[in-house]
Amino acid sequence: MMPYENLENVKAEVRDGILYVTIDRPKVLNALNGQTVEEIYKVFAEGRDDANVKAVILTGGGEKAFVAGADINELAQKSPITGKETSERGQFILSFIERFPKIVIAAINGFALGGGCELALACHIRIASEKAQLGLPEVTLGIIPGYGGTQRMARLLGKGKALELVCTGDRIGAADAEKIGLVNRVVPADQLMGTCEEMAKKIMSRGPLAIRAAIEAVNNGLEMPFEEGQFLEATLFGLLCASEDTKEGMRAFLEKRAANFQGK
Ligand code: CO8
Repeated sequence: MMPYENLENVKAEVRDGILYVTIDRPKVLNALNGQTVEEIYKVFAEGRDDANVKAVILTGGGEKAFVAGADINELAQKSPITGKETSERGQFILSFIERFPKIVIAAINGFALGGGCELALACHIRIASEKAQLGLPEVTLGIIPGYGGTQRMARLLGKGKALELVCTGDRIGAADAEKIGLVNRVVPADQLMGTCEEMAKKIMSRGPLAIRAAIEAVNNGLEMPFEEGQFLEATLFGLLCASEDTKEGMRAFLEKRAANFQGK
């Protein structure tokens, strides 16, 4: 079977080394029902092992939304048991994205709310259109974020801002999101994809093993005491020194030419 097929709510295609993933239920602002979450996982699982994929850009279908949250029709049916299970499954899948060994860029083209904001938080880099609005409105429904949002928001923004966003449930605009570090950059809507592609291509031109190690060092290091994080960094650094890419990178510099990395 060809990869990235048999999907109903997610579009996925590889062009020039970039896996474009579009969550595509625009009639409900790309709300994440269970099937959609599983399709996202399937695409990322295939993309991880696909040598043609060097980077991922994740976005939402239609004009209005990145993802407006978990599907509230399904959430309304959850029992304590299925609610916990659904939360854990989503957490697992978003952590899979966070640990993805190639760069994952969220192109936030509109509403990124609740589970949609949490999905963006699991990506490595967030670029937002000026039209984007972000927030964690779960408390307005009497729940809390359940896809890692309470944890990632606090790690990204610090406790004070995270508690403000989680407890007010307020939506903030792209400019404010950039100010507090929730998104890396804000661009006019018509430049969103171009900006994401430019950043993806720049990162793709770097040593892929180095990118992989950088993602691992930052992700894992944040959960460790500083000295253990430094130990991890030194170990990954040492490992890279054994790679052909490292030799090529340094040789290219000394020979004043662009490096030709092979991921080996
Ligand atoms: N779920 C289901 N349907 C949705 C959702 C959603 N999250 N968001 C929008 N829709 C639907 C609307 O019901 C509407 O459908 P219809 O046309 O049939 O009436 C359609 O999308 C268009 O939406 P609106 O008419 O509301 O569009 P507006 O431009 O007026 O408003 C908003 C846009 C402000 C984004 C508004 O749609 C909204 O507030 N949406 C809900 C946002 C929200 O609360 N999201 C958080 C959901 S909770 C969550 O994400 C928890 C994650 C953790 C789960 C853990 C697992 C257990």
